Amino acid sequence: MALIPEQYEKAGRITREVREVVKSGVEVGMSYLQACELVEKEIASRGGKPAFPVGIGVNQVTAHYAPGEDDRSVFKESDLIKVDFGVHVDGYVADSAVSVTFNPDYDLIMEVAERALNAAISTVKNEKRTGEIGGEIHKEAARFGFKTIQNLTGHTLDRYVVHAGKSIPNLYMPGTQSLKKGDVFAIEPFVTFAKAAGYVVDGPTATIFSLVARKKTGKADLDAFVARVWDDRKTLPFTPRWYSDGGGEEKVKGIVGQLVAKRVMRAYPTLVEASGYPVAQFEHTMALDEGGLRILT
Ligand SMILES: [Co+2]
Repeated sequence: MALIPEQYEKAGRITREVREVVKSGVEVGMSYLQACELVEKEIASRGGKPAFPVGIGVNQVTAHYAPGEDDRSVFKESDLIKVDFGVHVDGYVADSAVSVTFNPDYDLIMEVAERALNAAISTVKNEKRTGEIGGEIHKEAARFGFKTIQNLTGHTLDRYVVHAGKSIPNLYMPGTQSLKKGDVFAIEPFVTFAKAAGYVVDGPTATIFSLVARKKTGKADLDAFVARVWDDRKTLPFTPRWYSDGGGEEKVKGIVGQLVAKRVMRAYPTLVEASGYPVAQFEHTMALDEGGLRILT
């Protein structure tokens, strides 16, 4: 067996192509929902599946927001927009994010976030400690007068698992694990302004969920939904919009809420920069293969 399963190559190629569609397709006046549906359509047409719900993070909304079907929000000229999406092929996940803005005030922060990602990538090698990669990310952001989000990290990936064992922080951390040959992982600098708090807090809502385990509850409607999600997603995240069947999301949300209370499912609250400052993000997935580092996305 190859060190890196070949499905990662296809997931990565689809991700690269869809990212180009996102960069040219996101425009002022487009709704968050339209952006998600565009990404979902482009992934499906290339033979992939979404690894998790498309995240639309506008300004201080930093991660884990997937618009529901009743969300009428549209992109504004003043916004700093992050589109975070993933593609899986047979459960093998490629994860990527890109920022888009029409506001020249955010040109520099966008450039710095992308530079921080590239600075991190250039130092990755076998046995590199994840906390040292975080140090590179932070150093590059600080060089331009910005800070990084201290409680969001990149992560290793595994089959049907988006956040596997190792985290790749966005600042220096001592005593961390090392990346090893065979690891597939995403690096994702989140960069914000120097005056910001520099960390995220849970927002009031959750729009993204996943199965913890395939457990029976004894309630027919709940068990049927668990079986459906397991068949479709295994433990990969989902959003209720995908299961509304045209009948509105409220019923699905009710079932999901009960399953979260029973700890059969978990909720991922929307994450917001604590002081309300905008955040820029870029992300690539890569692998430490026999020949060294291979960028998949
Ligand atoms: Co990620």
